[in-house]
This record gives sequence, structure tokens and C-alpha cells, in this order.
Amino acid sequence: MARGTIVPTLLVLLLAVCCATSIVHGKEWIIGDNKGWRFGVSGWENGKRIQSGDVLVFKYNPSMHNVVQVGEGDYNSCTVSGSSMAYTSGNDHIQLARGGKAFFLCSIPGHCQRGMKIVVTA
Ligand SMILES: [Cu+2]
Repeated sequence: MARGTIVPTLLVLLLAVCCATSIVHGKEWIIGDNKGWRFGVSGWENGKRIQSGDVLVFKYNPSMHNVVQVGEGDYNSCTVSGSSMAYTSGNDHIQLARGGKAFFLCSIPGHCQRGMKIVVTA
């Protein structure tokens, strides 16, 4: 390979890797944008074209909040029944599987009622 072609070749490779990665992981959505996962965030999701394969990023203070994926009934009643796993890192990345709606809420008592809940259709 001639010396002059090495750098352009590397750039093309780098671009290909980046594009492939973004296709695999989909778009990243910071829930609540720069204010994060918080009271009153419910409704942030309205009108956004969130798709399966996209990644929801929940940013919050882990000493105050969490994220739990629940079923529709729990979502509507702000309860967590069954064995839903809580995400607690404060910077949770959750990739959406295909099919139907995904419901998320904060399970700390009273928080869901204060609008810490979102529902997305993937
Ligand atoms: Cu909370």
C-alpha cells in the first residue's frame, strides 16, 4: 500500500466502525434531556420517534431515585408488583427490545405519582 493511502484508508475504516456501531446500538435518548430523570419528566417522551434498538439513558442521583421497568398495570397505578429489577446506577442505559410499549417508573414511594414515569413504544 502506498504511503499516501494509509491515512485515508484508516479514516474510512474508522467511519465504517462508527456507522456500524450506531446502527447496532440505535439512537441514544437522554431521558428528560439535560434535567435528567426527575419529577415531572412524564410526557417528555411525547412526540419523540423512539424505536426498538434505541437506548434510553436515565441520569439521576442514585441516592434519591431508581428506574424500574414495569407492566402497563403497574405503570398506571404507580406500583411495582412481581420481580421487576431496579436499575440503580444513576446512569442507566437500557436498550429497547422490539415490540409494544415499555413502561418505566421510579419506585421510590411517591415519586411515580409526582411524574417520574415514562412510556415508550418500540
Ligand atoms: Cu425517584
